[in-house]
Order: sequence, then C-alpha cells, then structure tokens
Amino acid sequence: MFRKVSAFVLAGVVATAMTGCGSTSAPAGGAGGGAAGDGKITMGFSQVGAESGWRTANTKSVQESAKTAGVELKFSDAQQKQENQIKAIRSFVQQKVDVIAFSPVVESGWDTVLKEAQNAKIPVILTDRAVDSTDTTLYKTFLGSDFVEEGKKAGQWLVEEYKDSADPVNIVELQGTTGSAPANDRKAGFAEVIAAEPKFKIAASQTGDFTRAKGKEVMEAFLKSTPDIDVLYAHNDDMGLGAIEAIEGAGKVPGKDIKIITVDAVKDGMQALADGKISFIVECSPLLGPQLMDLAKKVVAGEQVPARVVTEETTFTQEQAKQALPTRQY
Ligand code: GYE
Repeated sequence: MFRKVSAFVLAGVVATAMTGCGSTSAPAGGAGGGAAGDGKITMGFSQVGAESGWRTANTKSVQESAKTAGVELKFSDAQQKQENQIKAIRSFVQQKVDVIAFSPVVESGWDTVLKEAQNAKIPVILTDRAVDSTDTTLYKTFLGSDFVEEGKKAGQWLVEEYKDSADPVNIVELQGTTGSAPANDRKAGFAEVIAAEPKFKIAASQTGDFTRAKGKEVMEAFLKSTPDIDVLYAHNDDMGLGAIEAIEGAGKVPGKDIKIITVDAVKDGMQALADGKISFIVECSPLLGPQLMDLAKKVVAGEQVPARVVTEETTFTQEQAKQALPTRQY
C-alpha cells in the first residue's frame, strides 16, 4: 500500500519537475520579515533525532551551513517521534518563521500539519526523507537520496557476489524505523533485485530502528531463530555495527561466516569494511546542509526550485573503503 502510494507520488513529483512547475511564483514567507526581523531568513528545522552516526553528521551539516549562509536556525530534535515533529512544526508556524525544513520520521500522516503551514503561507522543504502525501503542493521541494536505488545497489552486489553458486543463500534483514521512507524503499529496492534469482531467500526481516543497540538485540534473536545465516542486509551502518557484536558474541566471524551489507558509509562503518567485517557499503550522504540553505533562500525569495533534488552517491568495497577513509568527512 505504502509503496503504491509513494511510487505514484514520485511519478507525480518527477513529472512536476520536468514541466518546471511546483515552485513558488511569489515570495512565500515574507522574506526578511520573519522572526529574525533583521533581513535574515529564519528557518525552523525539525530533525528526526540522534539515532545514528548518519544523523549526527546530518545535524552538524545543517547547523554549520546555516551559520555560513547567515540563516537563523531554530533547531528541534524529535527523538524519533512523529508527534514531536508535528508539535515543532506547529510552533514554527506560530513563530512565523520564513521557511520550515524537516526530515519526516515516517512517511504517512503529515497532511493536516502541512496544510496548516500552507495556510500560514510558510513554505516547507522536505529534507532527507519523503512523505507520502498525494498533495505535492504541500511542500516546495524534496532534497535527499534515492533510497530505492540504494536498496537496488545492495541487491546488485549480492547477485554479483554469488553469481557462481547455485546453492541457496539465506539472508536476514535489519530494517530501519518502521514506516520511514529509507526503511520502506531500501527494503523494496533490494527485494526487487534479488527476486530475479530464487536461490536468494529472506529468512527473517525485522526493524532495528536504525540504532546500534537495537541492531545488536535483533541480530541476537536472528542468530537463535534462524539456522545457517549467510548474509545480513542492514539498512544502515549502525545496525550493522551492533549486529557485528552479536555475531562475534555467538562465536562467528563477521565477513566470513556471515557477509554483511549496509547503507550510509559513515566512518565507523567504513572502518569495519576496511577491517573486513562488513563486506559492502552503499553510500548515503548526510551532507545536505549547503544545498538545503541554497534551496531555502530561493524558496523564500520566490524563485523557481526543482521539485526533487537527488543526492549523488557511490558504493564501497573493502579496497575502496581503505582509500577513502583518511579523507572521509563523516
Ligand atoms: O540511513 C540512517 C538514519 O534517513 C537516510 O536515517 C536517513 C537514515 C540513515 O538513521 O542511518
């Protein structure tokens, strides 16, 4: 259900981007007249939480870029709870900020509060994660990764890795936060690619909420309930790193007994890849701050912005991780 809606929305968004619509034609939030009152743009930003290394890097990127861009940032941490994000957005509307940016913890349930922002003529920018609202006029643009593509890249590596074997491959999956865009899409992209070969079997799949602690806990349960695990696909590095502790605790060797694929490519993940504990990482960049500030300035000034801005990213093998580590920014 989620997937159908999102695919539909995405198609709409792309179509909108191509026709060049979906952008403001008049200054929306009273540029310069916002809460700062000194010609500065004021941005209300509702962050998901502090659940992972990715999130910490993302928060830092947003805060530093706001400073550099001269944007006054009202930052709110939702501690992974949608109700906190809704409260934060309502408070930003009350405070008459010039622009609201947020990274929605889950995809569904945003229409009412986004309508409130729209009625108050405060433009909204989605950053990092998407919403599944069918009314795409509720936000000006969505800046972030293509999570389906990330899932596909993970699946493609696996297909290649096992191309010479006909034996069954038992996979366990640690999903991100239930209902979040990256969990839904990384699962879907991966499943689509591996479905082409019946030897791949997802033996167990459960949420680890994108945290190290939950990743460890759920992997411990997988190791007890699922015999002969060949591969772990974790929707982020942190869950993979927690799972490594569980695997080692069970007397198995990560990277050898169980191959691990993760997403993000934060420093700790890259180190585990360089050490051979993780086998492959799909990059997801958290450094969205500079582009976010650019988009915010344009939106507030009533300039055209693309309806979708996709982050560029790559993938890493062990050798590539060793090379990239010394200059890795996050
Ligand atoms: O992959 C994960 C974080 O939304 C892309 O959220 C983000 C994800 C990221 O908790 O580590």
